[in-house]
Amino acid sequence: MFDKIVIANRGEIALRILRACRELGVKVVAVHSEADRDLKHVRLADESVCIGPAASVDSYLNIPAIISAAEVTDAEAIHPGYGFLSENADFSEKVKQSGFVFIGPNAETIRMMGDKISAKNAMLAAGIPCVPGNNDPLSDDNKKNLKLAQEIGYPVIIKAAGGGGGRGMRTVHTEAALLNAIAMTKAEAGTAFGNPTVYMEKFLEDPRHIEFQVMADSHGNAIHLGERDCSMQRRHQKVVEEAPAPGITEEQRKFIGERCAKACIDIGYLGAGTFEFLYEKGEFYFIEMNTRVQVEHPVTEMVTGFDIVKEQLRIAAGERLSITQNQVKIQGHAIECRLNAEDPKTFMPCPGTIDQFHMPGGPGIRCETHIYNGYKVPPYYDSMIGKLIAHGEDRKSAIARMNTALSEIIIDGIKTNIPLQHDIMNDGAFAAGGQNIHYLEKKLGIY
Ligand code: MV4
Repeated sequence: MFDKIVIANRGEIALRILRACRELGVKVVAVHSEADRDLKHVRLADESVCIGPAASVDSYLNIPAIISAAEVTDAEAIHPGYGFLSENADFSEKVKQSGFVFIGPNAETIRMMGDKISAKNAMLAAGIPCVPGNNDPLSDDNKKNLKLAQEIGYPVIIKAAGGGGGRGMRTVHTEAALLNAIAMTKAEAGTAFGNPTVYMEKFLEDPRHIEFQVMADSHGNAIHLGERDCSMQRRHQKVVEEAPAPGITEEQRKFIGERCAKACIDIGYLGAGTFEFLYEKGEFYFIEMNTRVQVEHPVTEMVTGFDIVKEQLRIAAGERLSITQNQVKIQGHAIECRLNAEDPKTFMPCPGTIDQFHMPGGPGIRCETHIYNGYKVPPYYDSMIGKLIAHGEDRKSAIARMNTALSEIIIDGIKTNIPLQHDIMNDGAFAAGGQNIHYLEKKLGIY
């Protein structure tokens, strides 16, 4: 195991990684911006290094500053968390070239998954079901593109190869709108991602978003940890996640999960990863792979009893996976509510000082947050200030526990989305389970 690592992130995930390090006897170097001196994990870390001004581009995205911090503190590895540089292939490469271990996949894998066309082709080759489409860059041949859309059948969706997470896509409902949509998406993709390449898929109108968690080691072993349902979202921001996905059978879990694990072995995947699928009319369709630990990893941890972050560290240190597939058992149900510093009605970010914070508790409750009494939520970063996770023997009991925890938690001084989360937990359709990706936006009455 490593003696010391750098945590190249902030907030709740930096604290989560620090806790995993403590359990494994690994020393922690916290790197932080000028605005983040008072972060909880910075205070708890063995050492800390200020890597630049508040703006992310000058600090948490500043590759030379982070690598320098690893050098001056004599650390062995760097954990990127999620967001920031976590899926930046150049960062993975430079960390390695500088003599450190990147806690995540190698640069080639990140690059392959970053290009949504090469990701899809890798998955097709590995036997993963994908959304019907051309699976190649669209040419400039208008006739060919019109024919292609006709074959796929309208509606279709044009997606940027360099996009992902909801950026750089356009749906097309009629032949008359196709060519302009391709031109517009290409132009936007060129500007936004420096890559104008686009591809075409059948547009699924009412899918659920279901993702599979995998872990792979450097000895050719891979497992899946089942799936999460992340359909409760607004403008591509997940709001509630849960595991297992309501209505998914053990057979479906085994079928897709084992294919995901096999795909990891085929592509030489390393560490934690997530296969994102759209699920409609009983069928799974791969869309993207995430090569990082995800915000919602705790719901998987709660139903499997398996520590994903500790395993990331072990795998990066060259150890074998600590469990085999037949040791993975899904027990009960877990739900995560993201806690955001935002107006619950307008969704505007609401940074400011936490006057009072009371953490909820009780059986099956886990609160992942870096906030404390007097902590000042800075305006420079994502508005997520924590996550509340409830585990129960079944979905109904998990919802009941979440409701109790949401009633108990006190975050005074700033506005939060706790009222919205309470409303979702008491929504009849949510109680039924299995709502699609449009449900929350329709409920909120925006679209
Ligand atoms: C789709 C789709 C429907 N059909 N692809 C949005 C984020 C990106 N990861 C992929 N996305 C979608 N791709 C096809 N062929 C609908 C979406 C989509 C979506 C997907 C997951 C979660 C929320 C979403 C919200 C709007 C659209």
